[in-house]
Amino acid sequence: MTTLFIADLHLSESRPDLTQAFIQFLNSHVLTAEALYILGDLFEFWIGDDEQSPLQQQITQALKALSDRGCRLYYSHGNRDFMIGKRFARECGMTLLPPIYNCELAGEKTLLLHGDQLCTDDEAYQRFRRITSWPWLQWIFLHLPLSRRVKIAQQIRQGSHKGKQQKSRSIMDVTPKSVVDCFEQHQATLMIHGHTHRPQIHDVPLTNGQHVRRIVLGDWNTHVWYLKIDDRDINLLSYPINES
Ligand code: LP5
Ligand code: MN
Repeated sequence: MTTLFIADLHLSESRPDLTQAFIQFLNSHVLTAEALYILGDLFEFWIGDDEQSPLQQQITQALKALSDRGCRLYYSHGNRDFMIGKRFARECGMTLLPPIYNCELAGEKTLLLHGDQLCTDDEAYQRFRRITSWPWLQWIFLHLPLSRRVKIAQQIRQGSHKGKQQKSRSIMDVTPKSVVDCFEQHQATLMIHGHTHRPQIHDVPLTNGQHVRRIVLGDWNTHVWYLKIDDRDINLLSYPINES
C-alpha cells in the first residue's frame, strides 16, 4: 500500500508550469497510490469555493478523476487556503481534515498538519491566524464581490511579504518547544507537515528521552517534493519541475 503526501504547491494562474507538474504528478505517481494527503497551500491563495476560475476547475476535474478511480484524497488547510470549504472538497471527492489529524501510518501514531501552528515565536503571524479564523469575519469576506476579495488577498500577500523581510529565519521556522509539546500532547511518534519550505527528516528527542521523527515536506517552487510511505518504508523524494 502506497500513501503520498504533498504540500505548498502555491498553484496560481501565473505559474502554469506548476499546474502542469501537478497534473502530471497525479497522472503518474498518484495513479498507483491508495491515498494522497495534501497538507495545505495547494493554492497561492483561496478566496472562496464560488470563484470557479479556470485554474480551480482544472484542478477540480483532475482530483475528481483520481477519486473516481478509487484513490482516497485528504486535505489539510494551509495558511494561504484556509478558506477552502466543503463545496470544493465535495466537488473534488476530497475529505477535509481537522487542523491536527491523528492517524496510524507505517505502524506509528502519526500527526498530519500544515505546520503553521508550530511557528509560535512568530507572534504577528499567530495573531493574523487567530483573527482570520473568526467565523463572522470569514462570513463577511465571503459575501464581498469576488473582485474585492482578490484585492484584499493580494494586499494581505503584500503585507505578509513585507513583514517576512523583517523576520529572522528562525522565527519563521517551527518553535522546538511547540513541536515537543505537540508530540507529547498527542502521544505520537511521527509528524508530517509542510509550510516552512525546509524539507528534511528530523530526529526529535522528547522530555522522557524517547526519540520521534518530524518530516517536513518541500514546496514546489523549483522542484516537485513528495513523501512516499510504502508499508514501513519512508522516502522524502524530489525532482525538478521542468522534468515533469
Ligand atoms: O504565506 P507565506 O509563507 O508567504 O507567509 C506566511 C505568513 N503569511 C500569511 C499570509 C498569507 O501569505 C496570505 C493569505 C491570503 C489569504 C486570502 C484569503 C483572505 C481571507 C480573509 C478572511 C477573513 O499567512 C507569514 C509568516 C510566514 O508564513 C512564516 O510562517 O511569517 O505571516 C505574516 O507575514 C503575517 C504578518 O506578520 C501579519 C499580516 C499582515 C497582513 C497585512 C494586511 C494588510 C491589508 C489588509 C486589507 C484588508
Ligand atoms: Mn504555508
